[in-house]
Amino acid sequence: MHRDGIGALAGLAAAAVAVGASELVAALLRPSASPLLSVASLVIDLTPPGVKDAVIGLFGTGDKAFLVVVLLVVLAAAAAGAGVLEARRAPAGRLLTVALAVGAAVAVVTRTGASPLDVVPTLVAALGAVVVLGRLTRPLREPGGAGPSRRALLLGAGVWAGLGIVAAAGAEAMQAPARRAAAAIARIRLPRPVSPVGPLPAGAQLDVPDLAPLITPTPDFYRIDIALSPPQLDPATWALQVTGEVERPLTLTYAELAGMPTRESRTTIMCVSNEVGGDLIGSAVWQGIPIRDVLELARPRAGADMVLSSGADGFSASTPLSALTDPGREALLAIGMNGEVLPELHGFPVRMIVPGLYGFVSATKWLTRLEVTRFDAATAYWTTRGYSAKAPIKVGSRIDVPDRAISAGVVTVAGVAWAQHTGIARVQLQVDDGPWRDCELSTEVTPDLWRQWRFRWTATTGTHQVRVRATDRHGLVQTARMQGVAPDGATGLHTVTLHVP
Ligand SMILES: Nc1nc2c(c(=O)[nH]1)N[C@H]1C(S)=C(S)[C@@H](COP(=O)(O)O)O[C@H]1N2
Ligand SMILES: [Mo]
Repeated sequence: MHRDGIGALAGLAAAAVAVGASELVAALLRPSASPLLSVASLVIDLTPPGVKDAVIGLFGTGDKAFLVVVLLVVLAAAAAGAGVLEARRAPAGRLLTVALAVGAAVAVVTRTGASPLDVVPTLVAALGAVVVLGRLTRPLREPGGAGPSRRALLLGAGVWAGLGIVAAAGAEAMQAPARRAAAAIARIRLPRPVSPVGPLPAGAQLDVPDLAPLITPTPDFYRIDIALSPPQLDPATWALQVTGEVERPLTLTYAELAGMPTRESRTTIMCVSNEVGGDLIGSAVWQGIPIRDVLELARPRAGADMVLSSGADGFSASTPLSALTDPGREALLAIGMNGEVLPELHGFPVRMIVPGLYGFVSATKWLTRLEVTRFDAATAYWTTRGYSAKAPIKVGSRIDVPDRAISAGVVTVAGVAWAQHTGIARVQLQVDDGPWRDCELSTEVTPDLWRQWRFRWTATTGTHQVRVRATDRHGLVQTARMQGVAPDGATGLHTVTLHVP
């Protein structure tokens, strides 16, 4: 076989190994770190708009697939060229391979949100390609060698290329569920709620820089769960089972559930693991089906007092049945968050939201099952791990500002306070050992949503301790007694030390 032919074959096999190995490593580490996709993304960035439009006009939504195919053809040509080069003047082909990998690495690290570690798949690709290219062309460099036998070369190149293709197929298979889920989310249109929340009342939001906004933007919303990566559920096959102590066990598909009347609520949810002053708390506009409507269809039997809800990740929560059937409490099977389809991280396709209860006893994400049962008959995930079976959210408050250096004079101290489902009656601030003084409160939207507060403090030179406490509608004053998060939520007053020069 001709030297150039040997080289070209070796180059193609090396490219197959590079693509397969890097796709597999990227699928395991971080799909966006794929050198192939990063180069495609760079090409899109560099393509003039006119050309882009023409390609989209020709291929429609297949434009990305078209680009990847073009890149693979270009890569094959470059790889064959590198192989020929290697066969003629080793190690020139391997050097060219390294240069191509450096180019790919540049594409990877210049993607938005990329981290330096994202070059790992590209390094693996470069290493794989260099080793395979070197091995397959080695017989050409052996002294007096007549080159490899045709059979040996075809076999070697075939095995390497086959391994590369198998790895690429494996990577593709690994990512298929995520891609299907993303495509499914993109196709969903939320129904129109029968009771939309409407605009915020005047005064609901205080105008204080750096104060937590009344509604937490979804990208800033805290995330707590036992899932390593969010379960990828396909709404086409997802179903909710309602079982246990019910007259009529039932199964609802996503379409059936989303076809029921939906309501919107502004509700603050919170993690039991939130330390005093912590940020494992957030507020969103949730759209969903009242849980009582679904339970009504199943008809719980007398004697049941709990609903054990299960998520696809193995999590379960025990929620008092009464909290879910109470017409005065907007407990939802949420399918929407802040006007968008419920994101994967927050429980797509369906999660529970129950005002007034910590997330671990109420806010099951990736919901698959509601089992009507009794507290003395079933135990939830965290309850077997040292947490309570029942856990209403405790009245609380937090200081958000000032969060930077201040100077003497009038300073705005501000934060949030919550007493979900009961409502906040008052928030007070204490400086050092001074009296508790009332803060200005934002207009209440619902008792289920936190309120903002602010206080104009005349700061004097020195070091000061500023602490906050809230009182709920029942007159319960937030306790100063310090308690850790287990078994049912931390207590204590958020206190910040301010240095006034
Ligand atoms: N399936 C599932 N749902 C879950 C959890 C979980 O681990 N798995 N964690 C719960 C806890 S402890 C909290 S505080 C909330 C957090 O919801 P978020 O991640 O949307 O903020 O989800 C709850 N729902
Ligand atoms: Mo939590």
